[in-house]
Amino acid sequence: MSEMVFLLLGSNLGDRCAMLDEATRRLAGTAGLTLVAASSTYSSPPIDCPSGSPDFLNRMLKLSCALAPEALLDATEGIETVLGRKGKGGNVPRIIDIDIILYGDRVVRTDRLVIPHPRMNRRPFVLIPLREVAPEAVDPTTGHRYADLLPDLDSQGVVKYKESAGVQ
Ligand code: PH2
Ligand code: MG
Ligand code: MG
Repeated sequence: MSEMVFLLLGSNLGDRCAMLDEATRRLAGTAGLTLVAASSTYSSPPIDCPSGSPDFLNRMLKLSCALAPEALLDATEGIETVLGRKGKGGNVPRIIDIDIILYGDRVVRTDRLVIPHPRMNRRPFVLIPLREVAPEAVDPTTGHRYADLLPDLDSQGVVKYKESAGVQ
């Protein structure tokens, strides 16, 4: 059984676009994952990060996933590690961050995982790329469309940085 999952890639250190491309390539090559769509790449100022943190690039991936949620987390953390991510706490600058945003319509709460991502509803840097690849996506806890949250939010400086290259 496969379900559709949405992963947000983020980078605010090093060659940011190359990091998103490499993470995309590795996720697409992971057994149990099939890349269905990739959003454009968006730039935005850091939110809830230490002062002086560099701007982020973010990209949303839509994948068909045959891995259980915890196994998907193992895979995303493994790719973060292989790409050289150091330091996890305090939202310090990172070369790559791979967050599980949605896993089908499941609500998951374990020690390691909270899905849907707990802060996504107030973060345009999540909602804007999500709307691009899944305009109809619905919050499984409320039944509301995520895209409908955006008009009431400040855009928080999210701008398109690079057009989607589609799925390659
Ligand atoms: N990720 C965070 C905290 N703040 N801000 C932006 N603009 N983009 C991010 O990906 C981001 C953030 C925690 O991982
Ligand atoms: Mg994150
Ligand atoms: Mg993360």
